[in-house]
Amino acid sequence: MMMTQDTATLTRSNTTAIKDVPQVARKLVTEIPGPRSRALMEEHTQYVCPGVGSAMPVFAESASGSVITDVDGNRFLDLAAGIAVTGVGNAAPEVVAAVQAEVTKMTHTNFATTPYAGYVEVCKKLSEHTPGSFAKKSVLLNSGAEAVENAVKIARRYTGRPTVIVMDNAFHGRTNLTMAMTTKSSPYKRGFGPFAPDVVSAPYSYPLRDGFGQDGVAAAKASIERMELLVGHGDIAAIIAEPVQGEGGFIVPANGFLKTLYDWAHGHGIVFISDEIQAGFCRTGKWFASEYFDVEPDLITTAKALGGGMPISAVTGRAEIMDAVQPGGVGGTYGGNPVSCAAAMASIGIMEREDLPARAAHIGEVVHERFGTLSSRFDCVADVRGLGAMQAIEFVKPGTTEPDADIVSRIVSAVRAAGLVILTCGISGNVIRLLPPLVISDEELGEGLDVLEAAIAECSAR
Ligand code: PLZ
Repeated sequence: MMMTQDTATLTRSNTTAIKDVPQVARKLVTEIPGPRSRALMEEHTQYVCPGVGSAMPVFAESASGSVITDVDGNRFLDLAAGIAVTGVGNAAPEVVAAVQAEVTKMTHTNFATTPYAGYVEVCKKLSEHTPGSFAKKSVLLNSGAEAVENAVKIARRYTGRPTVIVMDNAFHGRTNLTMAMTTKSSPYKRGFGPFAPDVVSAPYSYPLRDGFGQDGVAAAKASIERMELLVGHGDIAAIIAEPVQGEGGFIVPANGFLKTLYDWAHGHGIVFISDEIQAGFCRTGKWFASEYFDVEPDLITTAKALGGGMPISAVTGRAEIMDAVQPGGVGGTYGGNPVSCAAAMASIGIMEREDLPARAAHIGEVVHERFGTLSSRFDCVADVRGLGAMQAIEFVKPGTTEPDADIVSRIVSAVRAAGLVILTCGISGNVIRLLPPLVISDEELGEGLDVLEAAIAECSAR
């Protein structure tokens, strides 16, 4: 929306300056970065591969709930949860206690050598909480990318077909197969090829930009047409989709899109995989985001929030599909490590007891109430979207639909300097995303939103 001079002035004068937002959860006691962080950054530069970026110039020393304290004693308010990992809060006491108890009992055996109960318990919980009342089985792994790789292996084994369909703007990981399955070239793929074959990309529903708006069925038909043209259904092993795209820009597909793809896949013996590594485990206001779209995935990949901060991932699927794998066909040295399983059980226990899906839905309402009017107030805001505690703001050059990554980097620098841990996303880097721990208090969330709103007002006023 174009603003008149008067409304622009009104908007600005109504908004507190960033520096005037009271520091309650946050507490900055040195310049940012402080002297200890600066000294560590020199060593980082000398010893750490520069390919591993660090968005924040400060080094964490400890964390609790939604607050991260750096080595100089500055407190930061966490609106990223380590990329959707610490949903139950950082160093959640039950997770810490479970890890401590398990690690004194055993550190590792390898489940395929000497099994232990924790692994089976986590698989049972995965069966209970993932969508669909049919019989399910799981395999546990270490990272999201490893879960995606295994889901593709299982789908190929079950169908005997080669091709995997991915969605435009998808992110599935950084290993060779998952790089092939990821859209964005730089930084993820450039110079790292050749990539795994038999991966084909089809359009996703992107209501703001795809021309179909909220007509998800029409968007799905166009996508299916593409799959038939480029591959033909008889060669497709699986379609994999993030039910809310994460790195791609927190894109929520229009209603009917996923369901149409899912029904078409089932009509042709194609396995439907939901990658819920970022959107799963309560983040969107339901246990799994597929539940919003009337889809019961054949396979579902999870990681991140499952372990409450410890590395663990899973593929969970219909028993008849999982049963297609020959003994020894999936696994690995560390997958489902007993300490990570203990952390996962504690983390799932907190989600159940605290009803974190409801909490995530509440966070979504608070953010929407605060930010729902941003696109009418600021020309640079094209969209405020998301489900539950997975919310984002997409920025464009005023008066156009051209993505504006510059304003995003200015806003993000300003709020990070003011003590927020926050992330961007979007294929063009023009989206700010909010992924707070689900246990964040209303006061903490309010403080974070005040800082962000002030930064948007200050940066768009130029
Ligand atoms: N699938 C949907 O979101 C990880 C990536 C951060 P790993 N997203 C954060 C980065 O810069 O690498 C992700 C995801 C979805 C798969 C993955 C991969 O999960 O645990 O990072 O391998």
